[in-house]
Amino acid sequence: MHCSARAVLSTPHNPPFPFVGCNQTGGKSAQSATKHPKSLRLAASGNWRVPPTCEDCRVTGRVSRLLRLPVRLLVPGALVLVSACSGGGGGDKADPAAEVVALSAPAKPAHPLDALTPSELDTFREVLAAGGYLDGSAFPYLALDEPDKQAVFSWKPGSAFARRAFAVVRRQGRTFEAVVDLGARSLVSWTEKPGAATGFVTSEFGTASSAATADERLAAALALRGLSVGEVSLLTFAGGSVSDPAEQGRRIARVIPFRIAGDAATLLSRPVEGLFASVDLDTGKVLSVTDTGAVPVPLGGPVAEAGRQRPALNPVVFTPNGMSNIDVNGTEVRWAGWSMRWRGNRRTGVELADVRFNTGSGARRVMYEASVSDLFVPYQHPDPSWTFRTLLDSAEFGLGNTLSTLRPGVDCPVGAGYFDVVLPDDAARAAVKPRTLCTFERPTGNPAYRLEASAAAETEMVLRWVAVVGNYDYIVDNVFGADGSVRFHVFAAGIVLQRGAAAASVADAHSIGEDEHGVLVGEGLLAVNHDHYLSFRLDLDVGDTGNRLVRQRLVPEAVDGNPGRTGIWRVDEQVVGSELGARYTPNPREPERVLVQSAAASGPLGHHPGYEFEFGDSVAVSSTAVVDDPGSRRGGWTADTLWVTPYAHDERFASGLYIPDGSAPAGLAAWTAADRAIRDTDLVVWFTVGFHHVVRTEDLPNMPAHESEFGLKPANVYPTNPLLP
Ligand SMILES: [Cu+2]
Repeated sequence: MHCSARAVLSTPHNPPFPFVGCNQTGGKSAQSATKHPKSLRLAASGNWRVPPTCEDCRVTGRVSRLLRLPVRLLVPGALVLVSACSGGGGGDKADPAAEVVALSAPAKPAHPLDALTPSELDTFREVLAAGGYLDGSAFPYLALDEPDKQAVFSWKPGSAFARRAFAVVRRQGRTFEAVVDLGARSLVSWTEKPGAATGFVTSEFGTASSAATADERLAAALALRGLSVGEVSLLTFAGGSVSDPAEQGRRIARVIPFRIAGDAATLLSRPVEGLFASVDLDTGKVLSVTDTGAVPVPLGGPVAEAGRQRPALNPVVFTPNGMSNIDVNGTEVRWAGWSMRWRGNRRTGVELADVRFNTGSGARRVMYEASVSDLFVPYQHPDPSWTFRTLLDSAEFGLGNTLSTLRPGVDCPVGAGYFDVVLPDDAARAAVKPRTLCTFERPTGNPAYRLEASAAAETEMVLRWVAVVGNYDYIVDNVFGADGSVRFHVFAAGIVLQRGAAAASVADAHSIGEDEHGVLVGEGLLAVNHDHYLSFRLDLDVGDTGNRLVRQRLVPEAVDGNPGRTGIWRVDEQVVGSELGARYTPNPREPERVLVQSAAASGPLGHHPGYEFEFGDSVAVSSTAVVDDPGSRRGGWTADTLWVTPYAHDERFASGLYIPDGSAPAGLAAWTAADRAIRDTDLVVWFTVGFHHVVRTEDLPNMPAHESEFGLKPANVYPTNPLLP
């Protein structure tokens, strides 16, 4: 079964948005997977098969091929072998020479920071059911309740540890928070959060589109355009910014019609412009239908093509010369001195925890946790049918909910190792997302260092996952270097959102003022300007939890008595005392070096060991006027690239746990207003990365993957280059 994320558009007339393909519906349940233990468990010998689920490629495998696995298993786990797709053309042809392995998560948590396991989710549901809280409840968020950090640090492998689950619950139109002690099998707390808006649960997509389908006002507005409800597909968007007072305090979805004409791939190029329905997700009622004026539905424009590429290139394959250097033990991954654990999360996708680096003198802590804390995509068009489009994709839809099955040889290189990610579904049951995390090592093609006779080739290790949120696919890479550096790359791909506009040429678009808010990409089709902002939450623990933020400004210094050199720059160092002093956006005219350092001068020669930021594609909003806009305030953290807060158990998402309506600062912008002390304490860094997207015609029909990245590298941690023995 081919599993294109777009292919599903051709079947239902009212698909949810984000599109739910066979790789995004939660996959097979954990329960059904465990019904076939022989097919998932490594057998002693011989051929075996697994039931096909959502594979692009033929499922096959021979145990005897294990010597060529892309990772080394420290402890035997559940394995799935599938053949790889050929690379290059995005095609589906199986390449029998290159099998891959998918690893299932262990049944029991092996570390206090591991994700909730299927049996723990069973316990969670049993505890809620015993209290009468399960039936009729949906769980927009459910994850490990973060344990006490000091308890985690003092924990010894093999010993017992406490486990709690934290959930946001929607029940009878109200929001509650539940904490369950999984070991004691008891409900620790059940707290109502009046007025707290949560993200979607899957059933609500159907609620919204069904309500709009039956609404006479929408049918009448379509009739004015010569269309019937049967001729359109109604896509459900998040409510976004609220302008109508009647919508305040409600959970809103916007249902937008697109003309069905041609195949599914053309749908986003057929907007029924200026028309949308606003639906109350809790009552299932259409609150209003907004019509800002008809524009002819564009019927031309570039058409998305799946699986073709020009020119057809021979696949380029890189594999280790000998055994893989990647070691896997359950959810722990080790490579070149690095060790880390991964865990799935409904909202943030795949998180990393307990990240350490060891050059041979003992493992040093680098990051306690790393995650995509929020993803914000505000569109920049003044028409009321666009102003609500300030999308908080991870909060509203969930990057874990939309994890995409990875195609071997295309999404990850031939030879990559794969993990199945287990996540709770809307009903708090475990669902397996098959092959949604991959790991591989690759040569960069560059020398890592070079000094004539002495040189070494650079290799790096990648942990990759992909979330398909609406019209965009986000590819998230955690990239580790053998020199102790770590980089985070996000690739935005997919199909840009387009608006119908009465313009056949750039001159037409200019004459009606549309060229300031978008780019004409087809006859009558305008790709609207927007931004992609991601906030990475990095709980850095450089050596220990006593850390400080250091800003080193390169300031001018006069040189006296030397007419040939009157000015140089020097480093003016400041240890930042509190949160507001840590907010920072790079300005090339005023260069700065920014580091998180240990409070202890425990580095070589008395240095404070630290990690230095490489700002890469750091980004922030363009002006304070935009920062003060209620729509932009939903992602108020975009006001700066760098924010630093003292560690707090409940501060995990840059826009806050709940969906902000923009009426007041939320999340980071609200927490940091207190200007808490951050010197020589446990710090969390929040890094804004992304780009302002003024679309190019080359971004259609399938957008070339656009890369944004930033990184960290050790500074005065090691006495010499960590690459040298
Ligand atoms: Cu974009």
